[in-house]
Amino acid sequence: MEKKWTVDEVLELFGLPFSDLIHRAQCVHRENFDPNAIQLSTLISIKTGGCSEDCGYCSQSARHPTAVESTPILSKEDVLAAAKLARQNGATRFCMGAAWRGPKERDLDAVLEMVSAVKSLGLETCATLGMLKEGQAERLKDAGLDYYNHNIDTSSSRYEKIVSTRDYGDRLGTLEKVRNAGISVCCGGIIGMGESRANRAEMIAELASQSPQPESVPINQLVQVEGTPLYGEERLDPLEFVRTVAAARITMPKSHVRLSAGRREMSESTQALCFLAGANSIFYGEKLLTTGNPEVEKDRKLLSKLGMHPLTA
Ligand code: SAM
Ligand code: DTB
Ligand code: SF4
Repeated sequence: MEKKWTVDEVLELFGLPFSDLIHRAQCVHRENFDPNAIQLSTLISIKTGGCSEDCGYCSQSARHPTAVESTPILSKEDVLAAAKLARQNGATRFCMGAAWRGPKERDLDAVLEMVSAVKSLGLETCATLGMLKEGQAERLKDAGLDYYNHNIDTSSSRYEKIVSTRDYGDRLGTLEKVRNAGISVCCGGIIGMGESRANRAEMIAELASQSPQPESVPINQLVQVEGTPLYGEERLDPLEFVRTVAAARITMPKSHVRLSAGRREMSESTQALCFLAGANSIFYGEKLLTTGNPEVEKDRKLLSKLGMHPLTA
């Protein structure tokens, strides 16, 4: 079992001189992974916009006046075509996201078919569909789902400032259902939402306290979307983002730490520092769910400049 981390201990990590923190993160990273291998996941939004929830960061909430329109669920054929392209480009995992509070039974039937079809291409499958009801995780597992993404998003003490339509306990409840069904957990959060360093340390300690720890930990930098309550929030110092990645690496030594949303707004140097700090996964492909991501060609060049290679399935 992994060490239990208190919030104060994680805060101490954040407070280390930068070089000492990165060195520690590098040591942990090298003990557990090939430091030059990177896992590539491609995202697709299978159901965009019109979401009933009020997450303060999200472009897809029907409650925020953003430019994102509600569109119907994609067909299995469209999803399969996108998955084939992702595989051709070198992704090993394909993540299907939906703007739902949770899937209705009819929606789930459609997703199960997509999951089976994507799995049959030899890709790892991941879905992020919101809160799950009893039995839904088992059905996803039976269809061939490898990972379920469900983020705690922020520290428990700040949760209600960011989302009012559900609580932190609801998030933990779904994570437990996913675990019990034998699906691997992808769970992380967003930083740059006006939180303090102590809040960031709390979120990392909470992620690390899950037992077992999540197999994948996406660290997202808030992508500011016009019309959302968090639009215009003060931007985070890039080095503080790197520190957060390092704290995730040290506290969750065996997890894949994903440098997730926000890469398009980051310099290549900041991204390189994140890899040095132990990030070993990225979202790969021109689009996240509704916002942009670096172009595939640009990422290929960056990885090549850094002498890094994609993890093969
Ligand atoms: N509706 C489901 C849910 O909320 O669990 C699944 C899709 S939701 C878009 C998946 C995750 O994307 C959120 O938990 C959040 O961490 C991340 N996310 C959404 N909007 C974001 C933004 N503007 N910047 C950074 N991350 C964002
Ligand atoms: C996660 O942690 N980040 C991804 C994924 N899980 C589903 C989503 C990022 C969304 C960024 C904003 C957008 O494109 O709408
Ligand atoms: Fe809906 Fe998920 Fe966006 Fe929240 S994060 S508004 S639940 S799509």
